[in-house]
Amino acid sequence: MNIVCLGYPVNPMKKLIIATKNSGKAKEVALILEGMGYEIVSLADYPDAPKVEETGKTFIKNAIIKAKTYADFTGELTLADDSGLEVDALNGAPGVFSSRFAPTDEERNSKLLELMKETPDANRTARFICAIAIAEPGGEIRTCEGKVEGTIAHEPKGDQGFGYDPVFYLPHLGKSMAELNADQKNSLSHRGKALEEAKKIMARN
Ligand code: ITT
Repeated sequence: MNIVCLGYPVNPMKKLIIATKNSGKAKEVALILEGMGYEIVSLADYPDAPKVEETGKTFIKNAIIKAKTYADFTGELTLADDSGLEVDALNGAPGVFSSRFAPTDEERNSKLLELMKETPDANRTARFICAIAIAEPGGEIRTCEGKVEGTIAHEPKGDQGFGYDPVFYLPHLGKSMAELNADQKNSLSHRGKALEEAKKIMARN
């Protein structure tokens, strides 16, 4: 609610659109950005928002496509995240195709474990990457990136987080990403790191 004094709004909160249809991602982003003084709104509030074809060959390019499309559609400052998993033994796959690797999270994880079943521990290295783009409607676009290194587990573990978290193992913690609570994941994740950079960019502007 905006407070109005003598007809002028006092310190109205600027809207920030989180341009994702992935609810797991939206929750993590909102938790990290809360307290920044923005009214955080998700695409759920824009049922007519267009679907975006992620035609970029890099995470950054896809984040820019999403941020620009939804900033122009909503007329508001918009933050988009394009993220995914790069597995060294699969030459970087699924990469930018992480969400299209199979139809559901469970199927994606099963397919990954099946492809990796002969891969020895030493070659199971992988990383999550998160690219963020922040777009003003019709205006400038700023970007940043974060990553976290780990390995692909032999079986899924944990029920927190989303996506590939149950099969992404953090050797220094002896846990999968899905065994961390939201604050623990955000403190070390690709998205947490990228959003810390995004916060600095937003604070500067
Ligand atoms: P939007 O495009 O609407 O944001 P999406 O799920 O399609 O939703 P991406 O195109 O960025 O998002 O695809 C990212 C996929 O990578 C996502 O569906 C997950 O499977 C995986 N992924 C990204 N971040 C992850 C995380 O923190 N933990 C587990 N899996 C993650």
